[in-house]
Amino acid sequence: MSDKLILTQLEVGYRILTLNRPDKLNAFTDDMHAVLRAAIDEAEADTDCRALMITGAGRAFCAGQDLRDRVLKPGEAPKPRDSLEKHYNPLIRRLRNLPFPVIAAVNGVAAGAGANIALACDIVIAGKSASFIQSFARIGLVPDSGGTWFLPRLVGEARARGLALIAQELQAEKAADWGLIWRCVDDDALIYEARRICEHFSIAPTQGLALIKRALDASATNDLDTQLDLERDLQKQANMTPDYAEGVRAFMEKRKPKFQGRK
Ligand code: T3D
Repeated sequence: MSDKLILTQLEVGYRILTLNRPDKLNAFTDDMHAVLRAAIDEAEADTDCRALMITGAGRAFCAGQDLRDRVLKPGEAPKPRDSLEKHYNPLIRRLRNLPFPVIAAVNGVAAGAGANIALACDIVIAGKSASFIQSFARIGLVPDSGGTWFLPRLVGEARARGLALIAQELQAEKAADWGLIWRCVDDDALIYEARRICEHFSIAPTQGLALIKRALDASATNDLDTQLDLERDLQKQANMTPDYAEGVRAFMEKRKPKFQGRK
């Protein structure tokens, strides 16, 4: 197993993970999943890490599952695959539950599970030449990795159905217009802009941000009463963080706060 499948860059206060199989458009193999898991474990264990950027090497972000070993030999019966239980579902849950923001810097095409891994990130920023394809329907599959959950919530039912059933490429600019992603920027500004977002998060009140992630995720299924109760409970936790005390002190003293983040 090669740890070159995922490149890790350590920056002050954040990390950049680069999916690195450019000749196969960064399509996922089992080995690549294992290396990505280990890289995310390391980022989570490092309390100095307060944001994570995920991007792709070469001209693609990620083309989803590597389909090479899904080709059946003549006469071979189809077999059930366990890649969702083993890899994709834990990855999506992991990204949503990390105690800091995750930024997808989508540098090129994001197809299949690759598109939905991007959509699972907290902030999605894409270069103008990037695109999103729910390519599953092109090969007889169902959108996975949270696609059927993210799409209707992000762009509404009509567009979600069009994207999933027609499986056409959606260019980054339109994806931003539709509210599928946070921003679309010029290709050569992508990593600069994604870094600026990470730098912003690297000095932010990280524990508070983790609580915001929890509140927003829960709001998708909660009614207003339940959500108000949850906000009350999470706010009590936020009230107890040193960063809240520092935020208020800094505001009253008319200076920039110095948040301690995950410590
Ligand atoms: O079975 C299970 O485990 C279920 C799990 C499913 C999760 C999924 O993600 S299913 C969806 C899998 N992904 C796709 O269906 C996308 C397949 N790729 C494409 O449709 C196209 O490559 C793109 C639209 C993304 C880009 O098209 P284009 O024309 O820019 O590039 P290309 O020529 O098709 O690809 C370049 C190379 O990457 C090529 O290799 P070669 O011929 O130069 O050696 C191509 O085969 C390879 N590649 C691209 N995607 C995959 C791939 N190789 C293996 N698996 C891929 N997914």
